[in-house]
Formats: sequence, structure tokens, C-alpha cells
Amino acid sequence: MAVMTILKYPDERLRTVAKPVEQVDDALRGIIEDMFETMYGSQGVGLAATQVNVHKRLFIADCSENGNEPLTFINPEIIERDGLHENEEGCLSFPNVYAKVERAGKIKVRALDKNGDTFEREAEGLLAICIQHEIDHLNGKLFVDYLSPLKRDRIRKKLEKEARLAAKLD
Ligand code: GNR
Ligand code: NI
Repeated sequence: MAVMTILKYPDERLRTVAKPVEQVDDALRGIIEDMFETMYGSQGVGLAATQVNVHKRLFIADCSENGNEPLTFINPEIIERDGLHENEEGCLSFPNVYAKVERAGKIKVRALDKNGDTFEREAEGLLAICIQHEIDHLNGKLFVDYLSPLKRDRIRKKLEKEARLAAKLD
């Protein structure tokens, strides 16, 4: 198991559109294990493969109270959505940035699990938000894309400044 490096905005690789997974095999399960170690190690509730520079349609999540419900979604598709809710979101690719985003409140998702079997699951609350946020990542879309260009620019400048400072301190 290994912790992977999480790409930080405005890294252009976060804009990559991920390709469908063709084979759910041990190599893929190894990536998934490393992604869980990375997500749990950074106190995240979700992580898309795109964020660790793996451009396959796959994400993981654990939105449970106790962090003991690991979920894997391969080639995910939202097949139903209902209602609209505005919620404060964060993202591991945007340290210390939070912003309100409007998304469906309830969804149904279809995906493959880590054995390659198809499943469907309904979600609401944080898990519904997380699934939509992660599928956006697989399409190269980021939560700041829902904000005004002015707000997005402010966030970009703040993160660029922090990255420069961190590089100097190295
Ligand atoms: O850890 C995360 N928390 C979170 C909070 C509100 C809405 C979405 C998220 S996802 C985020 C992890 C992440 O960046 N996944 O891509
Ligand atoms: Ni994110």
C-alpha cells in the first residue's frame, strides 16, 4: 500500500477526461487500495482517480460517520436525479477552500464494484453530493467551475501563492 500524491488546482491534469475501465483486475484493485490509503490519510470523504493522476473512470468514497464504509465506483453513471440542494463543498485538490454548490439532492447511480459486478445504489445527503463531485472530476470538471470567474480567480491566486511559498520552504 502506498499514499499517492494528490494533484492541486490549478494543475492542468485535473482537466483530463478519464477513460472507461475495460478490465477490473488485480492491478486496478491495487490502485484502489492505494487510493483508500490516500483518502483516509487526508481526511477526505471521496477521491477520484483523476486527482491522483490516474485517468480511468473510477472513484472511491466513505461518507459514513465512523469512516468504516468504503465504497468503490467503477465506470459510474447517474441514472436518476431528484431535487436541488445548495451545500458547502471542499476538495482535496483545493486545500482550505470551501464554496457553496447547487446539486441534485437525491440520485441513483449505476457502477461496477471492485469485483467487476454491476450494482445500483440510491444516495442522498453527503453521499449524493460526493458522488456528483467525484463524477465531475472524471469529466475534468471542478467545483469552482460552478462559481463566478471572479471567485474562481481569487481561489486560483490564493492556491498559486501557497504553492510558491511551499516550494521556497522546501
Ligand atoms: O473530502 C471531501 N469532502 C467533501 C465535502 C463536501 C462536498 C464534497 C466533498 S469531496 C472531498 C474529497 C474530494 O476532493 N473528492 O474529490
Ligand atoms: Ni474533489
